Amino acid sequence: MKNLLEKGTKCLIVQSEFSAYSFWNYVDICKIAGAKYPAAPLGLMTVAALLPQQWEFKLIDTNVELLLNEHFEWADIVCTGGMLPQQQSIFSIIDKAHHYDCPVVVGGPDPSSQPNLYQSADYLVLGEGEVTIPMFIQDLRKDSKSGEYKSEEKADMMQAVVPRFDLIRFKDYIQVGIQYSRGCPYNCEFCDIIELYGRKSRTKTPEQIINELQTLYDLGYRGHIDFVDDNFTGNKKNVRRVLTAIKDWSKKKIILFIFRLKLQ
Ligand code: B12
Ligand code: SF4
Repeated sequence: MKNLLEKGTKCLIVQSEFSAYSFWNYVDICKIAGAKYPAAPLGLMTVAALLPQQWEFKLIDTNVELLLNEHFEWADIVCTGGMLPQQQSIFSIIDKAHHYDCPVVVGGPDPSSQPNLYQSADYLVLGEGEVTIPMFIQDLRKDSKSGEYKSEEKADMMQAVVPRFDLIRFKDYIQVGIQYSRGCPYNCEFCDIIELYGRKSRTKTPEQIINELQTLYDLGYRGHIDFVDDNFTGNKKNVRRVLTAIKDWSKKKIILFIFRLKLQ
């Protein structure tokens, strides 16, 4: 197997397909909006930003395009994952990658909840990628051919990276997600969020959020942005600061927009 830490390693990142029966596919709304799927794969764009940046990335979202044999022929390593309604698709991506002799890295909510089901993957990177991807990379340095990485530690959102929004085509989606915080101070009995992300609302700084918005803006995105937090108002003091920053940033953009219109 190739030394994966070499410059130019080709990393195929695959967003697995959601079950066709999911209410959340909004099939008709996508048709009206001219999009192929509602939400962009934020988890995997974040994973791409956490992996070695000297790697070459190709992100294929099987909800919007076909995953071809040539994608696997191109790849040195395959990364995939997702939530429960993507499980069957994740299994078939693992099998297909192995057919092409590619090592497979699996992560995300479902593999983290039931890792026993994903033992056929070569590397199981569980929980928050900000904590466990560095453990995986460390193991690659030791030339490990497989491994399972998990931690009780929660990610420090103030150190969070900007997702690799440049790896998708915006027109394929109705919305692009941004995550401001993880965790929730409440304890609703039906909800497992505090088990997964803890009772402390861990927030990014206003500067980080503006940086993410500006990155999307600079990449030409002008569409709907979805804040995908467990509980956006979980830390009331911080949320006021971030909303003020977003309001000021948006105002500047609107003024710039009006100014450009006047010039035309
Ligand atoms: C937003 C959201 C939605 C939105 C998505 C809209 C959008 N614009 O994206 C909507 C409302 C549609 C939705 C729906 C559902 N959701 Co939802 N959702 C979320 C939420 C709150 C945020 C997801 C997100 O973007 N996170 C931000 C990214 C950065 O995190 P991430 O994807 O987890 O990725 C990180 C790690 O998991 C890891 N990682 C992820 N993938 C991979 C891959 C590799 C290779 C590696 C190494 C690491 C890795 O690294 C990333 C960085 O840390 C999460 C809870 C949460 N806090 O994550 C629940 C969550 C993902 N949803 C969940 C569920 C159950 C659902 C539904 C099935 C609910 C239902 N009954 O219908 C549906 C299914 C949707 C469908 N299409 O079929 C569960 C999944 C549990 C599981 N075991 O699979 C979660 C965890 C909430 C919970 N209560 O437990 N959801
Ligand atoms: S995330 Fe929502 S449902 Fe879950 S504990 Fe917090 S407030 Fe309750």
